[in-house]
Amino acid sequence: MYFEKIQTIPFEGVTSQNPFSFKFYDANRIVGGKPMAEQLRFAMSYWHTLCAEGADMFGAGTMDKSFGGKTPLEIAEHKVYAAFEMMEKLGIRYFCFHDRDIAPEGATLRETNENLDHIVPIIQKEMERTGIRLLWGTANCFNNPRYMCGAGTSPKADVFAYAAAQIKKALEITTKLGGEGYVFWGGREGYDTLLNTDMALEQDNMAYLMKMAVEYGRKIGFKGDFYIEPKPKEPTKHQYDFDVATVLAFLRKYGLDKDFKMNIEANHATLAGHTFQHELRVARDNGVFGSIDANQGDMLLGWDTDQFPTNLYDTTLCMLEVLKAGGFTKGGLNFDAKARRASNTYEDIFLSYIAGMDAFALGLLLAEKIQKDGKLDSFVENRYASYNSGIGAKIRNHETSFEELEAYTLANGEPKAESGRQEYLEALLNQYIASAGQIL
Ligand code: XUL
Ligand code: CO
Repeated sequence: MYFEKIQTIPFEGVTSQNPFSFKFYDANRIVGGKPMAEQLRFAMSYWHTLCAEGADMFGAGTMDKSFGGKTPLEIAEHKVYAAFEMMEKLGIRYFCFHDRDIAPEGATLRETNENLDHIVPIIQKEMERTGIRLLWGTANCFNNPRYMCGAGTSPKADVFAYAAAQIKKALEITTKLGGEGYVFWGGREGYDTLLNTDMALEQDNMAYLMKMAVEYGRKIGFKGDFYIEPKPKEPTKHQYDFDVATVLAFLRKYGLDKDFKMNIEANHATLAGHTFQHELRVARDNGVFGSIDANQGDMLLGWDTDQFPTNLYDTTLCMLEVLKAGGFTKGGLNFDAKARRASNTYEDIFLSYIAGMDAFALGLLLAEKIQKDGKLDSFVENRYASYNSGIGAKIRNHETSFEELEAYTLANGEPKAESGRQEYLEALLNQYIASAGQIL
């Protein structure tokens, strides 16, 4: 036991004064036809939770995550047991990892793969014991200095080959653990200056790497979804997977659009100058909504702070998009989030997950209410009602011409400007949020 002081977190409801209880997340409560747990599909991020020790650019770590282990491999073993104890106590049924989160990198690729082969069966046993499942796996192709100029987009062919070999193994372990997804996040797949960059070749190579990954994955029996996780910058100045729209153009150019869906991270959306809801909407409208990295940034900081999500407006609008997309299939809500550097105890990690899970549970309840109520939907429907008949229907059905539209306009005169009623709608959203008490 690593967290003796903490018991299984119970659902106690909104009036509970116990910080170590859920106020809104009631796993078995039916919402939108499914238990909350199935609607939300919460996942624990291995890297933030078991690995990150609170270091930042200006200071060392503030937490020890060796869990009593001495050697790197021993520490990796302890992390597995600590991870499953934490997930069990929080009632989290999925997790996500990078290859390098779960086992240390050795002196050679062979040694690194042996380390993975040592740890994966331990994880497998814990998965069997608890029923906890792997939401997605990925390869960390950004941390090691060999990847300083990119992995799939490296100017060096040997680095590309190394990345391919690493991804091959990551796909194998993800498949072995029954992963429901595999993520590409291109941490260094971009550039810092165009003065030294052949952008066209880099993107061609990246697409080829992804194509080989899909082919190999299917060959070895990987049945999950492949995702790309857009992010506009950080660590590179410009990342190729800038946002959902950019990734879509990339996928379509290379004929990969049937193979990939999006893993959308809230803090990446805001870094790209979009709202979280915008990115979700673009994905939904284009049939590529897949999974979510649940977190939030700080309005005053211009980087990826990966904070636990507590903003109710964001979680509500997010869950509204998820419900409208028909819910998750193989994706889920992965907390790609970490407790603040000064929140340096294990208790803080539990409290952070409770805060995030509760914020999404309430967001789900509110989203269901908004959807059932239908006021927002009917507002939008009415706003576009002119496309349902007459000349509007002809436009909607692509059955008109410039000549006809000119004749129509000459006869019709100046169109009437109609209000978008933004402030009314924002107030309506406030009204929904304030009415949360009625649905708890
Ligand atoms: C980095 C980030 C990654 C991906 C997985 O910003 O979000 O942790 O989620 O590589
Ligand atoms: Co992420």
